[in-house]
Amino acid sequence: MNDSSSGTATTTARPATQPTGRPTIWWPALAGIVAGALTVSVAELLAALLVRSGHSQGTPSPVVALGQAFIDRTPLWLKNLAVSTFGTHDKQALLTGIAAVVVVVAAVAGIVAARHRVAGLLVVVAMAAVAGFAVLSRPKSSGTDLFPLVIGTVVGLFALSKLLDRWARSDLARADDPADTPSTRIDGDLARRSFLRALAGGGAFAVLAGVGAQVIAHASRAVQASRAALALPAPTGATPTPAQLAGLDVPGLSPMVTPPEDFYRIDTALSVPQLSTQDWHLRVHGMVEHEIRMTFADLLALPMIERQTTLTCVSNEVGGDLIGNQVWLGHPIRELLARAQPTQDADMVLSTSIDGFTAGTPLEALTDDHRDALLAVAMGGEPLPVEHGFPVRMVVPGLYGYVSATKWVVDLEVTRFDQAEGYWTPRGWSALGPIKTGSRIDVPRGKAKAGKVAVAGVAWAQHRGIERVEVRVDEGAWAPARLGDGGTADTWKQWVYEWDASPGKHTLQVRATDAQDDVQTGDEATPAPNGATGWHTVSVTIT
Ligand SMILES: Nc1nc2c(c(=O)[nH]1)N[C@H]1C(S)=C(S)[C@@H](COP(=O)(O)O)O[C@H]1N2
Ligand SMILES: [Mo]
Repeated sequence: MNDSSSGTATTTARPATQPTGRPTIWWPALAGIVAGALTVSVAELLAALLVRSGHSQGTPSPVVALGQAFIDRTPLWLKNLAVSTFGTHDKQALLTGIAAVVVVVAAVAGIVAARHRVAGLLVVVAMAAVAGFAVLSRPKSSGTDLFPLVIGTVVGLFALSKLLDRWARSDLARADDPADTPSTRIDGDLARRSFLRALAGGGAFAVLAGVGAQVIAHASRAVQASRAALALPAPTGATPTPAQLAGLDVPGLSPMVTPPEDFYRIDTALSVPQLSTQDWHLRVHGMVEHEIRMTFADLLALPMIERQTTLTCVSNEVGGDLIGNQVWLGHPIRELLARAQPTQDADMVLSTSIDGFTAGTPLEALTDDHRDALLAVAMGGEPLPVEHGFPVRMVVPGLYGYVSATKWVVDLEVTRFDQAEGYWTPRGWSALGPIKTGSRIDVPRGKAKAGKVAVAGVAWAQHRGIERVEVRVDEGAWAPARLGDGGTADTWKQWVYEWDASPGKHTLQVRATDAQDDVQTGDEATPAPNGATGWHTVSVTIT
């Protein structure tokens, strides 16, 4: 490089080449940087979309994951040095540092790839692998979190390859080539234009994708911050006792309380609504004497109770997992309605989510003194996860989610079933959705050793309560299972049956009886229009 004084590739329109015909390294470096920018921006855009869709609990953003992984491994002295040097800008300094490293590595990848294509591409792959490990090392990460990085890397490798192909054919790479003829010169000129166009196009696309990623991630970050800043009020009155939360100790049995990350998620939202506590407002209106409007601060100032309630989706198949139990903190909806005073002829509350989803709930289920329907703000002692309705959702014991459990709820209209209908009603599901008595075998599944085998699972008849659970083997006599102590009438109950298993293939079945002495039906029904029925049946091979 004999003319480095002429500046960098970004400021020089057409860097000179050495008179020997050896090409300059600046154009391949620039191609590497554009390809690197494409890799990062595409990965960041897809990561932001993945988070917004609610399909990631981890940190799919490679830049954030790298930064976080770096922070976690920073020795204290360096951390202190960073804070004393950059103050509260230490995070920006770190991100700038990551960007600088990426630019250098991308430039090197371009330069190397110009001579040895595969070696250069491997530099990109190596960098992506480091970022991939960072992504996987974040809490709650899953394989899905790698998807944005993998797609971004493929786009980057492809871009680098194409850019360098054009560059190699252009007169930028072959200037002063002694073998130049008029015809190769025209080709070289064309290839140069196409290379420069692709370089500019790739750069522009990377900027757009990067800005898009920032805009999308910004809303999620604002809501994450709002969630992190939320100080939950203490519950009033009795809270679930340790005995009510205690589970049976059987390996493989669903825990009494479902961890939030394992809690099923069902909604119509392609992109999870991002609603901060500041932006949340509730209106209670319609057939009421007094309309109510409240902010989130108003809601938090009201008495909050804590209740254990098992949610169930009407789409849950026999033996399915669209059911989960949690401890919810919220304000009783009956107290709100007592203030609003529904008129005599009202019989339904149509709740609406910020994203337009609606549920029609019988008014009496919400005004009942003995049914703790909540305007919930917390799940398991934490603010609601965003995909489970942050900042406010409804939780109503005894009713399927589609007619009661509106997430991101912002509007309660008191009305009548003959005047309004919830989202799923015109789509083939019943207007009313009381939860049907059900039961599920969790263990054993598949195989077990002969001798004492714990057959165990959960059974539910929310708000009526479970009276007993029975198990039968190979369609023999029904035998009683032992119920766990945990739970209430509004939750599932764990159960276990000690089975003396003999070798061979066996069929296990379970049925529950609710506290009104109604036995779970063995008649098989599909989920539509108002919930599946039938006995959960599993085959086990005993060896
Ligand atoms: N806003 C909104 N709330 C909703 C839904 C929805 O599609 N949108 N689905 C309902 C259904 S069908 C069920 S079963 C529950 C599921 O709640 P979860 O995702 O927290 O488990 O949410 C209910 N609340
Ligand atoms: Mo549902």
